[in-house]
Amino acid sequence: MASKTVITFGTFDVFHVGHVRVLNRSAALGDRLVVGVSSDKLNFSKKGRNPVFSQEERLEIVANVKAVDEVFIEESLEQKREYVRQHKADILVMGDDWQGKFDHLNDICQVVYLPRTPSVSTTAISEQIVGNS
Ligand code: C2G
Repeated sequence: MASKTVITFGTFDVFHVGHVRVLNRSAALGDRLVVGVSSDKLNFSKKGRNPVFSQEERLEIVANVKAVDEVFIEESLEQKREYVRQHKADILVMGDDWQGKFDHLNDICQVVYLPRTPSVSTTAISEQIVGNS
């Protein structure tokens, strides 16, 4: 059987257990995991604020997760089709907060949405740190 490449995307800011779980679950769907880490600019355009950690730091953290084979910077949400092609991905994995949003890529890869880990988020962690200070 041919080896399968999985691709997933995310900001992965203030890296936490929800992030490591989604990467492990993504990797388990294939043989090789490629991760697109959102650029600072893309993050600013989506959320109106800069991430806590810079794109270079987030890229370095994700690249050092055991399940991850390759990383690159995701510059734009609209380039998903090109990224899937470039990396010869067989499966695109997204968190279920994106449910249905990438179904149109079904013609070039399998699209899988995974449930998020409950009760953990970068925003909640930041608020807790601010509240404790
Ligand atoms: N995640 C999770 N459980 C959480 C938090 C996050 O499973 N409690 C998953 C998300 O579903 C996503 C990945 O971790 O698959 C990264 O999450 P974010 O950094 O929040 O990603 P986001 O900002 O939505 O960026 O092209 C799409 C974007 O790059 C996605």
